[in-house]
Amino acid sequence: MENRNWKSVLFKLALLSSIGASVGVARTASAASSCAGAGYLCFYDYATAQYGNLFGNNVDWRAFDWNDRADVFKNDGTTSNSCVFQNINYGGTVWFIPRNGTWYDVPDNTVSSNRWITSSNINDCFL
Ligand SMILES: [Ca+2]
Repeated sequence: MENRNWKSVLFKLALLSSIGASVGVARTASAASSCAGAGYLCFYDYATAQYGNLFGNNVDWRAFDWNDRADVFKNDGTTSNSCVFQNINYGGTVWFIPRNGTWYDVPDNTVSSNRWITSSNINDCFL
C-alpha cells in the first residue's frame, strides 16, 4: 500500500513539475486527539500544544491566527479530502490530507490556506 502510494506521488510530482507547481509528501504522524470530530479538518501546534479545527475552504489562515503554525493534520471530513497549502490563496507547495482520520505530518509552521476536494487526485487541489 505504501509503495503504491509513493509511486503515485512520484508520478504526480512529475506531472506537476511540468506545470511549475509543487507537491509535498505528507507522512503519517501520531498525536493525542482533541479534535472537533466529524466534518472538520483538525490540526495541532507542537509549540503551543493547541488544537485547531476548521471546515470550508480558507484562503488565508492569518484570518484566524493559524498562519504558519500548524504541524500535523487529521481529516475527519465526511465527504471530502483536504488540500493544505504552503501559501495563502492556495499557493506554493500543497500536501494532500485524505479523509481517513489519520494524522499526517507536514513541514512545521508552514500551512497558510486550505481547500476541500471530493477527488482523490492531488492535482485537483490546484483547480
Ligand atoms: Ca507549530
